[in-house]
Amino acid sequence: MIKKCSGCGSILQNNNPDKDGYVKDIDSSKLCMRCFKMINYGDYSLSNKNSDEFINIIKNINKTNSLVLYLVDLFTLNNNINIINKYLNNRTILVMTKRDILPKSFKDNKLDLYVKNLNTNKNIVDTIIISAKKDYNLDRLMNMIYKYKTDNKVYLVGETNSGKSTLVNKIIKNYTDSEDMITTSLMPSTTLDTIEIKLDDELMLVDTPGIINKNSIINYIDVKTIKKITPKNEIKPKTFQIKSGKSIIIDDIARLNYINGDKNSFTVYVSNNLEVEQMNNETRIDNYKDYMYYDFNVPNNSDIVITGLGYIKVIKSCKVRLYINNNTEVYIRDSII
Ligand SMILES: Nc1nc2c(ncn2[C@@H]2O[C@H](COP(=O)(O)OP(=O)(O)O)[C@@H](O)[C@H]2O)c(=O)[nH]1
Ligand SMILES: [Mg+2]
Repeated sequence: MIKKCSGCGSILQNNNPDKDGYVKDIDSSKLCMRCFKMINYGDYSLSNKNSDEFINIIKNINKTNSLVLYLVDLFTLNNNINIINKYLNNRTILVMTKRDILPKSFKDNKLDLYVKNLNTNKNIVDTIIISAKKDYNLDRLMNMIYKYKTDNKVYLVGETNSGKSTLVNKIIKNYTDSEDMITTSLMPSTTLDTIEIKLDDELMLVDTPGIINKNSIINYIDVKTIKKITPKNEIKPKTFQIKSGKSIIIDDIARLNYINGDKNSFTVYVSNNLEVEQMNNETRIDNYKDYMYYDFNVPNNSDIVITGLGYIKVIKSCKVRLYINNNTEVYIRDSII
């Protein structure tokens, strides 16, 4: 009989320690070695699965008629949001996650409208903003699921780290008597295969591995830095009123040089653990000579998005140079708020 790891969904095997699902003794284990180490020692290791395998899982969902929950992380909201439109025609609820990270002062209805405008998928029947961490809107989400489901299965899809497994665990905890938990972590690709969780006779949740966004900073930094850039609490934005000739430094990861424009307001939305400071354009510029840089003409009320790290809100149109120490995508969007 095939046995799957209850943490990541990999088929358990005792042949190859370098492959997913490895464990010494299959009969006596529920978890693979990788999940066991992640859960008990916080010891992360990357899987060698590639995006094609993940895309195949998504294509198989398309062969069903089941309801899909499409999870989008509100904080790392990015250009990739329409990626599933190519693969999925299922009826879909758009679930915006991690509301607790964004400032409380943001209005939910504005966020909702903004994300709806970004996503052009015609199969979206409803949208909801949640926080699995803070139990925000989970009862409403459950009602939506029962309202829109087409059969007994509901699939959770979305980018890796959008919060799928955390949401499944919260639903298990809040709405069932089970104590089983799926592995979650701040590393990409924690869940490796589909995991089916039966909630009752009418409803089975299916957690899936996330789609990897190659543009995200998370692919280019080490575990220590991933921990540092991942916000755990509500972000305290930092605003700088500066003239051209000044720079804003985001730790040793990114630097924004204000090249040209009137006195302007720049608000940085990144994890509170990162040092953000202001200096002159020429100060320590040599430190950045090996960084990549992008020149942008920024329109009024825009965000400069550093995919996976956060964004900088700019009020007036201007010219900037953005330095970054890896291959993360940087782009301009209409201001989210
Ligand atoms: N602040 C906050 N963090 C969350 C929330 N949901 C998930 N996370 C974190 O996001 C990271 C990825 O979560 P996970 O469930 O493994 O994402 P998955 O790859 O989509 O399954 C973990 O570090 C979680 O603790 C939430 O509602 N609020
Ligand atoms: Mg997961």
